[in-house]
Amino acid sequence: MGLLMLVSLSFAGSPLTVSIPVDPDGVQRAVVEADSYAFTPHHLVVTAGQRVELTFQSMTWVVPHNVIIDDPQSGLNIREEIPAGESRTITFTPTVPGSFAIYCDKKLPFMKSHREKGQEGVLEVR
Ligand SMILES: [Cu+2]
Repeated sequence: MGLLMLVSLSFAGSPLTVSIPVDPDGVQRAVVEADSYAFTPHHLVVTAGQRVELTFQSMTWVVPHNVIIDDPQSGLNIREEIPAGESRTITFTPTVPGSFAIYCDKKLPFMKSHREKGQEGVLEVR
């Protein structure tokens, strides 16, 4: 959690931070690029109680990624594969305010995971 707070503070107000607007139909939509090894933007700010629809667009030719938000206590239990060059959309409704890690846990044997290489972001629920 300490690291997450540090990440949030470091990038607060930068273009990498996006406050996702609520569309007229009540859904908060954003597109996130998944590349090796980053999510862009990587700090997403959303409002609790409103549906969120995130589309992850793979920017790679070969390397598969995934997206994980793993905080079952807050009702967030997401794991979606993002095949190379394809896009995948996840939808959920956050209910508990807080900062939650968004990351890719792909890794090759004996190598660091993508998360360890920097493919990690923050979902900030307000
Ligand atoms: Cu990855």
